[in-house]
Amino acid sequence: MAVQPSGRPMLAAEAFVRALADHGIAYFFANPGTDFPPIVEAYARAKKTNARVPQPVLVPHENLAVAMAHGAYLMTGHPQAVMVHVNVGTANTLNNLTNLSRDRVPLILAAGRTPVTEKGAFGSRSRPIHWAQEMFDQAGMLRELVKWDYELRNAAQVVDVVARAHEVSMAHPRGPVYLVLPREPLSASLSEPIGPTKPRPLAAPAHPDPKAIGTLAEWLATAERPLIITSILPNDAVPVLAHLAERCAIPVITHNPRSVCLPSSHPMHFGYEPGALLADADLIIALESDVPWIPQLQAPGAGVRVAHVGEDPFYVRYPMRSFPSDLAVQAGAVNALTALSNAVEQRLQMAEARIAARRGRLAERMRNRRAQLAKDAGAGERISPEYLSRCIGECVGEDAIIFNEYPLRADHCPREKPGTLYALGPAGGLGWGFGAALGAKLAAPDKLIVATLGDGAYMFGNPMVGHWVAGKYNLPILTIVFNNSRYGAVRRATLSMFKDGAAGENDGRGFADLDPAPAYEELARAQGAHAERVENPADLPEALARARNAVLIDKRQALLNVITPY
Ligand SMILES: Cc1ncc(C[n+]2csc(CCOP(=O)(O)OP(=O)(O)O)c2C)c(N)n1
Repeated sequence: MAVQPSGRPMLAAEAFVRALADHGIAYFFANPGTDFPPIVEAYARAKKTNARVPQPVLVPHENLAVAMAHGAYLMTGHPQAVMVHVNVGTANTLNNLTNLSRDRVPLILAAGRTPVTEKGAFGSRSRPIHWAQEMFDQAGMLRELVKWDYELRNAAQVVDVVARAHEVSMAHPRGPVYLVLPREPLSASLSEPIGPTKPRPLAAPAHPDPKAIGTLAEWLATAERPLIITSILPNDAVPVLAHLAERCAIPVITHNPRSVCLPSSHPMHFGYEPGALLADADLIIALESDVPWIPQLQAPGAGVRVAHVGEDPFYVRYPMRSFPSDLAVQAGAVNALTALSNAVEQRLQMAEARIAARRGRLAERMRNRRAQLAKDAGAGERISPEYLSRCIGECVGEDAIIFNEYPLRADHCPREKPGTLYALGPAGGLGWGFGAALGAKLAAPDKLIVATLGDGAYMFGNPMVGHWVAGKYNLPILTIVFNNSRYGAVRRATLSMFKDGAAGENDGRGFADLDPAPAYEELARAQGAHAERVENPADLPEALARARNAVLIDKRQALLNVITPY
């Protein structure tokens, strides 16, 4: 038996948390149960021995824990660990796990498993729940959402299992993995000492096929009206896209945006809806865009060429997806854009006049666009989401990092720097933004972190838990609730189908009415936040400044409940 300096043999649980730290995992977000005693013991021992382990963060709801892990990943580039209680805790992660899965976010999600043995072993069943919580296949409930799942069967394997979980989650395209840890092997003493583990090297994103890039460069150099549609890009791809779009005068649409793909002031940033540019284009490059447009509502013109570019341009885990395609380029976005920029440069001599003419046309379009935007975001009698978005942008500054769960109008809240806006993933599982912002603050304490949430999204985010976490771990973030007292998206969906039906007679409010809205500011105040309700447009800039200062100067969490009828 491997005895440590403390005189105690090392537990598999100790090796587990140490191996996580060895793989760069800084936080262990956890919600425990009777499967956790070995973990509790491991942390208690680590405190005594100064062993390097991830910082434990108790989160009183699993779904929020997963969102926090996402936020921390975005700040650090390292996957984080979440550990939850057996099948029931796992069930509570599924919503945000869906978001992370579709957004290709690496995460090591671990869960205990009810003890396997009914008696006779250290850790055998000791509570009635240990019979009822057992499942035939605990991982079955989330297997579609993870890249890999595994059950620890042999305690001595625990470090190898962590290494495997880490490398699979970080292999491109990245994504969550799931590890099941039954109580007996987790509490077993190891017979061999396990020292620090050296992580295996990870692979860089793939480079594109030169032939496919040559074809795309040829198409781009000869296109009259090319268009790039993207949805999410790694931060280091932004300057590369900015250069290509500027050099070749290619308008860029960020459809269903999840990150800053192009600085807002870039002359080729044409907003968030494909609109007329789509119908007009003769070449469309869908770059890391799962849904570049909505076929039921919009269509590209006849004879258009469409190329899909990205780490997985086929979105192989989407059961159904049938966008037209003339070319698929499978590669990391930076590599693909760099190769395309280089390849097209050699072909531009003949295209310069065409590019200059296009640049002129687009400049005119951009002038009209900006004039319209300025009109939309003026202060009216009530606070519109456009005006609120503009005021937020002006108040928080260019370095603030915004987590948007729906309501922010990105057109009115300019973001110049990559990594300063993240939005709910394409699966749209509500209850993400508050937790993601808290996780980001934990990992990047010097940043101003802002959560912009619909009132529905705020409620889905488990606010009592979120405010508690913010207080407990000293995470002062600024939360702004766009309070329209309704599920606006549900109402819009109803009206889009049944405006003339019986549901339309009620203005589509059925199942969408959140009146009477709770006094969110009072709830937040009760949990230690600086909190205000704002109803008058003229009061908004100062209320925002007070809330921002509460966060930045007083280091308090802050919440604004902004009444926005939309
Ligand atoms: C977990 C989950 N449940 C339900 C939905 C369906 N849904 C989509 S948008 C929405 C309403 C969101 O309301 P709110 O955050 O207030 O924003 P608004 O639509 O009013 O702008 C709902 C319920 C969802 N996306 N996720």
